[in-house]
Amino acid sequence: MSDPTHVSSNEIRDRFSKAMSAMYQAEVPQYETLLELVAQVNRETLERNPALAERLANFDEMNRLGVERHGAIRVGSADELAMLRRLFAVMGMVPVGYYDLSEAGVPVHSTAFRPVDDDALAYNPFRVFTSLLRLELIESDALRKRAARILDHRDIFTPGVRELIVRHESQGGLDDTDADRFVSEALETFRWHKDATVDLDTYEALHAEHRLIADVVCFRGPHINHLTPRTLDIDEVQRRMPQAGMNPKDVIEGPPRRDCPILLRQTSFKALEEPIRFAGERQGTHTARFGEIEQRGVALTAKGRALYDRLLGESSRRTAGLSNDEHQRVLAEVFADFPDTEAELRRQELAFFEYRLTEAGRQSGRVGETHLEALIEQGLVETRPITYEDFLPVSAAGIFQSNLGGGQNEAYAGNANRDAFEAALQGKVLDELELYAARESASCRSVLQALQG
Ligand code: OOG
Ligand code: NI
Repeated sequence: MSDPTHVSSNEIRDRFSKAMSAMYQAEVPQYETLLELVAQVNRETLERNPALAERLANFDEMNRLGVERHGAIRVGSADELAMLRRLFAVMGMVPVGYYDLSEAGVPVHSTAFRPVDDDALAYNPFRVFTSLLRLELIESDALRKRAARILDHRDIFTPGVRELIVRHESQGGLDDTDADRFVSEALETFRWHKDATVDLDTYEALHAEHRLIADVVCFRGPHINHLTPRTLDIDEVQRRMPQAGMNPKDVIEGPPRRDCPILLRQTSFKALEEPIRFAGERQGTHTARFGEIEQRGVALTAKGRALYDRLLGESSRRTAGLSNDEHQRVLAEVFADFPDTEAELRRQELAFFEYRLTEAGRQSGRVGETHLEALIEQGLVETRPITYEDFLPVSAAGIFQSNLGGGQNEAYAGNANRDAFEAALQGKVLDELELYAARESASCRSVLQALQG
């Protein structure tokens, strides 16, 4: 039995994601401009496309569109990652997916903390892409030890948040006052600090190894480095970014524009160079925080994902160095091989769908038919694409790189180590494909049960 005085984890996550957005707007004014641009383009898209508007409203997706965003942080040690797992659990967010970024020359591996249930996702799908620095990939023994020592001396959590996490774990929830305290204490972990914990020489030594290492090691906490709203038309937002004073990265990552959007398309504006005061009172700058937007489509099955990866690989051989317009043209050509109607995506089992009764289906009572395609044809069952809630390693690498000024190191590649990541996390990461498959089959079961009486 849940305690009636406890606030739901959905509610805590919703409060936290709004508090985080308010903090980031105050810290990074361009983020506020980006939110306004995305809201404007979303409004225009819905006006131009009443069928899309009706569909989002019908499937209860308007609310989530308005609140949806993801953030990203990078932490330095196993203890920090394990504590974050417990912090996010208070908000119903669990680690989903393992991403190896060493492949792209970035010395981190990552997961996404996010809600997983249908109702939680509809309430607020807030997610945080969380990367763990891999000190073991630093070649220099002296530098590796120096970084580890610096990290050992910091605590990125307030005493208040630690106490509330423990209280949540022992009571199974938090009351309203504690929930608000939790939100404001948890926020402290993600705040920007203008003061570095190290002197400029140490910063520069770590920066010379990899910019990301300096970013993780030299500050008191894992500042949130971007928050990403969801747009319904990423091409249009990318086009308008320069007029709004933002400098977008060269190309939109992910699949091309399609009638049935798949997976995830993303673009970002370049990171800001911000003044930092180093220990010993020397001034310098650091580049960490940027703005990103994304357009989400349907989650793909393993078969669909294999086709996506193959086509993306084929197109990448032809798109190197192209402008966004040309890049998108080549992608569209190559992706002509990817079916682009919902019926084909479903029949070929390339994407995941949720099944539900239509009004006629609810009226019909028992029917003999048990074949879902036949029930769809008879107008008793309808489907909707299950939104992709996760990330794409190739896109994430592109985002990292556009903000690291080309800082990558081939020597890091070939180092996937999910076991080490889970050991640091003190828990397993969930398999995203299993989650989508379970949601699809649960919806099939309940539709068939209703029609079989
Ligand atoms: C994370 C980059 C990955 C995304 O949307 O793919 C990411 C980072 O720069 O820390 O956020
Ligand atoms: Ni992102």
